[in-house]
Parts: sequence; structure tokens; C-alpha cells
Amino acid sequence: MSLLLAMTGWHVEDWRARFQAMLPEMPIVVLGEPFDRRAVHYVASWKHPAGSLTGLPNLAAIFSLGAGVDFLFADDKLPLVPIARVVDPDLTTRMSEYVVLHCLMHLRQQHRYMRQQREKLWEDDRNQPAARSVRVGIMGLGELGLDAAAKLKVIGFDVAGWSRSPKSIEGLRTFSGEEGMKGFLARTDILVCLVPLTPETRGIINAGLIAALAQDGRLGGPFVINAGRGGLQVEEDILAALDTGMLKGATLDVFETEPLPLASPLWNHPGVTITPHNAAMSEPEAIASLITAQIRRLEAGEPLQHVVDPARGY
Ligand code: NDP
Ligand code: OXD
Repeated sequence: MSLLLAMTGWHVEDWRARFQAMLPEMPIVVLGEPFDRRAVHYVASWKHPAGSLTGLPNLAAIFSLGAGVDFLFADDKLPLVPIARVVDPDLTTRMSEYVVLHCLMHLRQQHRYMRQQREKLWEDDRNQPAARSVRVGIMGLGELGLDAAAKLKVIGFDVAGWSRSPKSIEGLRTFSGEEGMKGFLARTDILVCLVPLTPETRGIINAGLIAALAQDGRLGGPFVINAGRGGLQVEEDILAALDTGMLKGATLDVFETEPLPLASPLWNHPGVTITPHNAAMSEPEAIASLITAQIRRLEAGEPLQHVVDPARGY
């Protein structure tokens, strides 16, 4: 019985070492090297090449090495076995660090002061709003959205959230579905996007959404932070909105094409902050430990946790 590591873009040897230390009795095999396909009971994947997980007759479960699973559902030859994703405090905390950092960067006009420093410019217009007067809207009230909301509230931001199904969360104003979208956007100065990429959410950050954001806020215009997936955003629309002033700034961790092509105008736009899809990286020690616990549960006849629903796509 073996665990197959199937990943692109990450350092597979770090993962192999971690898993081998935690599962000493189980052979850890790697896609691209020779291995016995019949012996594979589990797969841990991050962006495996589509079609590469066929012909594994004893496969019992697939583990996403991240919180997102859109890359799995994009493989139309994916074996029909249960799929579990990452839900882990290490990853969640990393995402909240990112969200809080970038909300504060916009609140405190830090991009402007970094520009001023480069120009040796001492300029303060005595117009620094307090967090309580800035409305953050979190799209996606799941594991990541809820933790980020709680941490933003501690700082004092006026936080609300939007999800697919209606929610009642103490201390948080919530909106849901199509019908809740307009009201949610109309009270949002900083939009934080943490929904999964599904057929319903693809391209959701578009010209129409941007036009519906609050234009009367204390920051002088709305900002977007997307740490969900690049497929959620229409980059052309974001650029156009930045150019017309409809959008004041965009912080993007994820892109329609990754790595972001050198020719993308996003790289040089003064209103755009780019990070290389590392808002919340999967840290091998934490995530191998989570997946090891899942394998031990299955071996003990207990149910898998954090299973995703193929019909919903997340
Ligand atoms: P969850 O599944 O826990 O939460 C998803 C949230 O999005 C839920 O509140 C869900 O609503 C909402 N949602 C889903 N579809 C819709 C829709 N059509 N309309 C409105 N709301 C919707 O996911 P996580 O919080 O764990 O992760 C969110 C995403 O973050 C991941 O899918 C991944 O793409 C991204 N991510 C990015 C990382 C990075 O480094 N950039 C790292 C980790 C994750 P409901 O509650 O009603 O189900
Ligand atoms: C994830 C990611 O989904 O890192 O975990 O993007």
C-alpha cells in the first residue's frame, strides 16, 4: 500500500521526506518515477498533470495539498474516489496574515508612502481614516474568510461577508446569493475575495462587480484583494477600472495565467500589488501531518474529514 505524490511547481523532495518521516511503514512514490500502480491507495496532489491519475485500481482517496480543489475538478479523467482538501490552522493563519497585511496597506496608504520615500517626499495631508470607518467585504465565509473576518474585526475594520448559503454569525453582517450581492458590494470599500473557483464564480470580479462597489468610502475609492483564484478575476476589467479611477487599487496573489506572463500590463501598473500565489502556502510539515492523520483515520475505519462535494465544486 503506497502514497503517490503528484505535484507540479513545488519541491517534491521536501514533501517526500516529510511524508516518509510520518508514515514510515508506507512507501512514498512520486509521479514521473517508476512505481507499482496497483499498490497506490492514496494520492496527494497539487496540480497533477490532467489524466495522470488513471490506472490506479486500488485508489481509495485523493488528498489536495491545498485548500482549493479546482485543479482536481479540471481533470476530466479524475478517478471517482473521495477527495479531501486542506483545512488546517497553519494555512488559515497564513491567509489571515495576508489579508490583514493588505487591508492595512490600503487603509494606511502604505503604497503611497513607499513611493514618497523613493522620491524623498515628506507629505502628509492629515487625512488618515480610522479602521472603523472603512468597510471590508469578504466574499467567501468559509474556513479562510471567517478567520480573516475575525482578525480584521480585532483591528477595528467594519467587516461584512457574502457566501452562497445564508449565515448567521454573531458580530458579522452577512449577505448571501445573487440577491444579497448588490447590498454587499454597495457597502464595501475593500473587497477581499476568498471564494473557490467553480463554474458559478468564474469571472466574478468583473466590470459589473467593480462598478457596484462603494464609491463614497473614506479611502477615496474601492480596493480589491484577490487571494482566491485567478479564474475569479477578469484582468482586463480590473485594469480598465484602475485606469478610469473606478478602482483605487488591486492586490492580486492569483492570476488567470500563472506564473503571470512577462507581457502582462499588471506588472507595471501603479495601482497593482502582485504576490506570486503564496498568500497561504502549504507548509510540508503541517500539511503532511494533516494528511497522515487522514490516512490513519481511513486505516482505522473512520470517515475522512474535509471531503469536498463534486456537485458544488468545492
Ligand atoms: P471553503 O470551502 O471553506 O469556503 C468557501 C466559501 O465560499 C463558503 O463560504 C462558500 O459559501 C463560498 N462560496 C462558494 N461558492 C460561492 C458562490 N457561488 N457564491 C457565493 N459564495 C460562494 O473554502 P476556504 O475558505 O478554505 O478557501 C477558499 C479558497 O481560497 C480556496 O478554494 C482556494 O481557491 C483559495 N486559497 C488560496 C490560497 C492562496 O495562497 N492564494 C491558499 C488557500 C486557499 P457557503 O458557506 O454557503 O458554502
Ligand atoms: C491552496 C493554494 O488552494 O495554495 O491551498 O492556492
